[in-house]
This record gives sequence, structure tokens and C-alpha cells, in this order.
Amino acid sequence: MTDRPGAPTRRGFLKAGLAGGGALVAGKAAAEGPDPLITETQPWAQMWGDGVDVTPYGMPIEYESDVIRRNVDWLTADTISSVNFTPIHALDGTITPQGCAFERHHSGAIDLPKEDYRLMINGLVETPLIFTYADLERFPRVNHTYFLECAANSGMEWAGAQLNGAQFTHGMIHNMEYSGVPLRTLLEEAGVKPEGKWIYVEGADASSNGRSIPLDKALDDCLVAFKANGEALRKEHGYPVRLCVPGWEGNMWIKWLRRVEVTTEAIQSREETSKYTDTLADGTSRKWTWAMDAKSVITSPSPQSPITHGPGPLVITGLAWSGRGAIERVDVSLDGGKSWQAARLARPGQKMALTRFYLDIDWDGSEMLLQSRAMDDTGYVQPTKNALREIRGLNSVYHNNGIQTWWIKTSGEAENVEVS
Ligand SMILES: Nc1nc2c(c(=O)[nH]1)N[C@H]1C(S)=C(S)[C@@H](COP(=O)(O)O)O[C@H]1N2
Ligand SMILES: [Mo]
Repeated sequence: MTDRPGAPTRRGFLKAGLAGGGALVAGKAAAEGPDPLITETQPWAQMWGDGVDVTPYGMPIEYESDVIRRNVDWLTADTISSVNFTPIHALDGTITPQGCAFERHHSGAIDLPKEDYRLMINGLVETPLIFTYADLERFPRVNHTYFLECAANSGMEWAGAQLNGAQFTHGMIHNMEYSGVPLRTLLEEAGVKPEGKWIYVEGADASSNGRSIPLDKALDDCLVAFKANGEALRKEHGYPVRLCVPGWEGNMWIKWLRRVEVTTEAIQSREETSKYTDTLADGTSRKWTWAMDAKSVITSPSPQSPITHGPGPLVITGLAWSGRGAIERVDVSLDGGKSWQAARLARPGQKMALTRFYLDIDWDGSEMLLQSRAMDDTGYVQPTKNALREIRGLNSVYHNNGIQTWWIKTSGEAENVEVS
């Protein structure tokens, strides 16, 4: 570093750091005398490491073996028509590795070889078509990063704080970079007839998970994806091909996509009537609640990721997203919503993708009621749980985007509580 007059020097940075930050993060070990981890030759420096053919496909190191998907035993009757949760409390950045991205299946994850894959486009089209996997690979491809949130994410928290961990309260979400062919390209190949206003999409699994999607959305940004985070989709996420419906509830993202039918009307299938519908206080239901409204959660500190280092510098971090656009701002409260300060977005929000935020504080060791509040580029602000209940009543399960509270105790432990 050059010491140009007026330019900040390295020494200057260090001084500013000490003066501004208060407590010192590093340096404690040195003050306590010789550290054998430094002064003695460690086992890993006395032998060969693994050769390059030991791990043809890598798994996380054993020390990270608790960073895994988990399910909640009592939530579903069996583990086949069920759900597990992304360990968001232990991840950073925004991309969810497929190996720990939550799964939701109605009839289990199926084994469908690429060679046996067929995608049919039928209904109100000029030319009904059937594509093999190899056919799909010949269409011009695009890459996009999108979040997928199950409409039931945080559903168990509707009536009050219940599950102790961000993984369980907010872990029905993942965010991947998809490679695939715009659905529009395939629909144009078949030629949509003027009467066509909707599509009905279904999967090859026993449940089929059929859903209706307005043609406008299908032609806008829906993606027929076959790669996620650079590699083939994992079986659990719909190998070899799934549909991405950016910003809209996870249930519409058909896995093992086998058919797209162009129709005049919505089919009103099970998944879009008796399920994934919010029943209001008066017993009527909200119709077509596809977009996932802006939402956020602090992933650390949180019940599964307590503060273990005592007072001093503390990194508060979390995730924010909106199915209607990009996250523009996230506020964090340390006092249960009485006062708010703007968090730092790790990168500017991207449309329909997770945004990572940080708030770096000097924790004085006292209790906190941590909350985060997301704002998207439509101007929408994430509501409190009470504000949601005022509009939607108490019957709801789906589409709970209310503000989450973690009670941080003086010990650094955290608990799921509700401040309404
Ligand atoms: N074919 C098929 N597609 C499906 C489902 C299913 O059971 N079968 N589940 C849906 C639901 S409810 C959700 S939330 C997402 C979950 O996607 P994931 O398992 O990749 O997380 O897939 C959707 N697509
Ligand atoms: Mo879902």
C-alpha cells in the first residue's frame, strides 16, 4: 500500500478499527501464551493428504455433518408425502446447494432416467409436440437464479411461535441458478391457438401435482430447467426436468415435468382449490394467491445458531426475498420492532431471488428481540403477524410472510417468540 498524502494507510485502518469497533475480535489466543496449534507440528502437517481420486464427487467435510435437511416428525403422517427443511441457519451467501435444499413431495421422489423422459405439449396448439430430453438440449438456453418457496413455509407459525429454529420456521425455501429453455420457446414451437389462455402442467410422479398457470405468466418468465447450480437437477428436485415459475408458490414448480396442456380455463385441480388456498375468517377463500409476498428472516443468530462468543462484535445476518420483484431494503430491529436500522445488502437485490443482508453490531450482551423487515421494489413492506391476521383471520396456513422474532438471551441462546 502506498502512503499517498491523504490516502488512508494500513496503520490508519487499524487505528480506526480499534477506536470504532471497541472490542477486539482477534488477539485473545496470543495473549494467553504459546498456542500448540501454532507452535507444535500438527498431524495434518506430518502426513500426506488425500489424493485427487479419493473423492470423485465431493461431499461436505465430516465437521459440517449437522448442516443437513431435517424433517419434523409430527408434521406429516409419513416421510413420503412429506417435507424437509433447508438448514438456512448454517448457510451463507444466497445459493442453496442441492444436497441440502428442502424437498416437498406428494408421492415421493421418483427415479426417471433421461432416456425415458418425454415432455408433451397438447391442448389448444397448432401442432401437439413430444420432446425427448435430447430434443430439449437443442433449444437456446438461458440461466437465471430464482428462489422457490413453498406456500406452506412458516405455516406452522400462523397461530403463534411454535418451531425453534429458522430451519423449521423458514426453511421451505431454496435458491438456485437454473439453466434451461424458456417455456415460451416450446409453446411457440407448438403454436398456441388464440383461444388458449391457460396452461395445465403436470409431473410424471404418481401425484402428478397438476396446476393451472395463466398463459401470460407461462410466456413471460417460466423456465423448463434441467440444470441447477451448474449440475443436473438432483432426483429430489425433479430430475431430469422441472418447471420454474419465478416468484410464484413452490407448488407450481412441477418436478419431473411431463405435460403442458394449453386450455381456455383453469382446471381447478386439487392443488389449487382444497390445497394451497387460504381460508379467511368468514369461511370464504382467497382465489389465486400465486405470488409470494416480500419476506425475510434472520438466519443467525437464531435458535440453532446461538451467539457463543459473548459481547463485542456480532454479525447479524439473514435472507430476504419477494415474488413480486427485487428486494430494495431490509431493516433490522434489536428491540422487537420499536426501532429499526437499515441492514447492509451483500449485493443489490435480484428479481425473484434471495438477497443476503448483514448488520454488524457491537453487542453489549443484553437481551435482544431480533426482527427483520423486507421491502421490495414495488414499495411493499413485510407486515407484522398481527397485521396479516387482521386481514386473513386465524384459519390460514399458507402464505405467512409475517415478521419473525428471535429472543436473544444474555447467554447468547435464542428462542422463537412472537412480538405481534
Ligand atoms: N411432480 C411434482 N412436482 C412438485 C411436487 C410434487 O409432489 N410432485 N411438489 C410441489 C411442491 S408443494 C413444492 S413446495 C415444490 C418443492 O420443490 P423441491 O422438492 O425441489 O424443494 O415442488 C412442487 N412440485
Ligand atoms: Mo409446497
